[in-house]
Amino acid sequence: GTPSLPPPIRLDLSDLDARLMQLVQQLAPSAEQRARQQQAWAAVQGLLQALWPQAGVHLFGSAANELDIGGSNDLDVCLELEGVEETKEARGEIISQLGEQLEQAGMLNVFAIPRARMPVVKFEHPETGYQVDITVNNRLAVVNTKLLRDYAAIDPRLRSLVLLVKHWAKRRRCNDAYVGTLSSYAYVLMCISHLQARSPPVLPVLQEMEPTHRRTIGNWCCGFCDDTSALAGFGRGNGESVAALLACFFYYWAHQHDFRRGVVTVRQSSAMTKAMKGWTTRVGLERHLFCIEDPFELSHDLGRTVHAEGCDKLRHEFRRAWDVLRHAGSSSQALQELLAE
Ligand code: 3AT
Ligand code: MG
Repeated sequence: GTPSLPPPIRLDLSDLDARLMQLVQQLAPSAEQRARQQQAWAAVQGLLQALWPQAGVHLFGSAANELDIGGSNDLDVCLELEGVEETKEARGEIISQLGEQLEQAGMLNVFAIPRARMPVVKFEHPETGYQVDITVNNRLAVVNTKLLRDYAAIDPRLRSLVLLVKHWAKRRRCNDAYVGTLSSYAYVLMCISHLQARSPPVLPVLQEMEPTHRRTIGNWCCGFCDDTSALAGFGRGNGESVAALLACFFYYWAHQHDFRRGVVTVRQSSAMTKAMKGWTTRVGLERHLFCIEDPFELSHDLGRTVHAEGCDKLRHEFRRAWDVLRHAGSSSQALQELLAE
């Protein structure tokens, strides 16, 4: 649905916007940080190619779609291997084997989790200090990384909003899927769906357009329009500033989103409900309190890790953020309170 405008706020939005854009500049990686990240990626890529010469090695996640905050030193890497069954058991075996190899190769704090939903091995690369997560044949993550990158290329306000929301979520401790709140990836999807729903929209719905990028991964069709140069300027009809969009973002999650029935989606412009997805009852550990549909793996609710306290915490934080913006006497005070640790 189209979120209506929030009630007017006292703050001078253009002053707030100037401060927010300054903050975005500080959050974005500097040229030097980017160069270090490139070096780390090249080193890790070299190491993996030496260990598994037959494998493809791909970077995904925020280092690949440039939705990362400077100084965060992690790399999400996917090893692509032919002839490996698409099961978590098959992936898990490779992950265990890789864990041993990485340890022998002198990597630090090697930690393999072969039995996860998506088996992963984590380690620290000693020369660069980078924290690396490796998964095997994680093709959905590679394609969803491209989708996010393509959205960011269409309107620069997405990247600004994402950096601010990620920063806020980390400061307010709402950015940890392991402890019942949300992953960064979930926040990016919330930002995209928010910009798609503005009126007029800031972003199109790439999966409703004629696909120019087509992949089938397992049973999932991952087609979307990736002609970002034709779509540059799509959001010109919407003149809202990043400050206005951020305020509306918090207002929407604080007071407009239907947590009881609604599902956040980026793949269609019409509303989606828990009833339509069959996400109305609790199955095992999967709760469907805060539902966010993955754009490609449609059975996957990114909010499934959010438990009751986590959901209350998130909703409390959204309301708090909106209240801070609404009541603050000045934009510097608003920012200070909004981002208080
Ligand atoms: P940070 O900047 O590292 O906080 P990120 O955008 O790299 O954020 P994550 O580290 O949470 O995001 O995840 C890395 C990528 O892994 C993002 C997405 O391509 C994929 N991914 C993460 N969680 C899921 C998930 N639950 N389902 C599908 N793909 C996921
Ligand atoms: Mg990451």
